Amino acid sequence: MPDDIFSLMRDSIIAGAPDTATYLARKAIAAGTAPLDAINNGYVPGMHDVGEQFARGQMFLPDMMASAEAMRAAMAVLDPELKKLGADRPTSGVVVLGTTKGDIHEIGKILVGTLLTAHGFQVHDLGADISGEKFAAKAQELSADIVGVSALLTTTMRNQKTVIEALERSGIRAQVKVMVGGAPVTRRWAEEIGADGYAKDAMSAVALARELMNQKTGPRTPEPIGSGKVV
Ligand code: B1M
Repeated sequence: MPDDIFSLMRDSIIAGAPDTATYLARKAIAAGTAPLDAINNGYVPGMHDVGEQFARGQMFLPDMMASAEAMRAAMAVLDPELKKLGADRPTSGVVVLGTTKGDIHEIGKILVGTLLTAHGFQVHDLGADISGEKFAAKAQELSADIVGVSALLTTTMRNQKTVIEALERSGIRAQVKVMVGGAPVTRRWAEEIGADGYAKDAMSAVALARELMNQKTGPRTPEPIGSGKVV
């Protein structure tokens, strides 16, 4: 049964069918499926197929947009369920999150923010297409512990560096940890630009954020919650 529903979820993304994606997400929650399992085993594999088809020229931009819409519809159901898991927990740290300037991809970044929230972090999501100055200003305003910068394009990942430069210019680089991620980003790139850490997916981002907080303040992060597969 779960495998069937996961493959239907995947198909709903490939077909760009938001109503079906919503229906399946609600059905899965009602049946007791962990929201993160639905995301990781159903919807995300669908997005990956879409990306591969687009790269091969078998899918075009409007189709990809419809798929993104279906993913958003599923997340609108699953997001609150994930966040409920983190309600009333002590704050693990303050995170300012966003996608770099020139880049409007934000599904993965939203997922990272949701999982961080579910694990007790206080997340301020600036959205997509965010300049280094905006990241720095928000981090300063909130005395953020971590700045998280996502980039999905090879042309915009260099703007992760401009965020670090903006933090340096505003004099707060030493007080905040910077984590980077996104499909084209690598550990090596993170090191090259002077970020404090790289995470390949949303679950690793939670582990990394905890590690960065430990480096800042010593261990104080609550135990993992949610699906058994979270960490
Ligand atoms: Co675009 N796009 N897209 N796209 N898109 C990609 C990224 C692409 C790989 C597709 C392809 O060619 N195969 C390609 C980039 C090529 C490259 O540069 N290497 C591409 C392109 C070319 C483009 C346009 C240029 C197309 C065009 O206009 N000709 C254009 C760019 C617009 C712009 O930004 N200026 C464009 C537009 C779009 C849509 C608007 C249609 C839509 C985005 C909708 C939205 O987000 N609001 C879209 C989509 C949906 C995709 C694909 C299909 C899916 C992205 C996604 O949501 N994945 C993508 C192909 C792919 O990635 N397979 C593609 C699901 C998500 C859960 O995964 O985002 O990787 P991901 O996030 C993961 C990890 O990367 C990580 O954790 C997440 C969860 O596990 N992670 C972090 C992400 N951020 C992190 C931050 C962290 C830590 C981990 O710490 C801070």
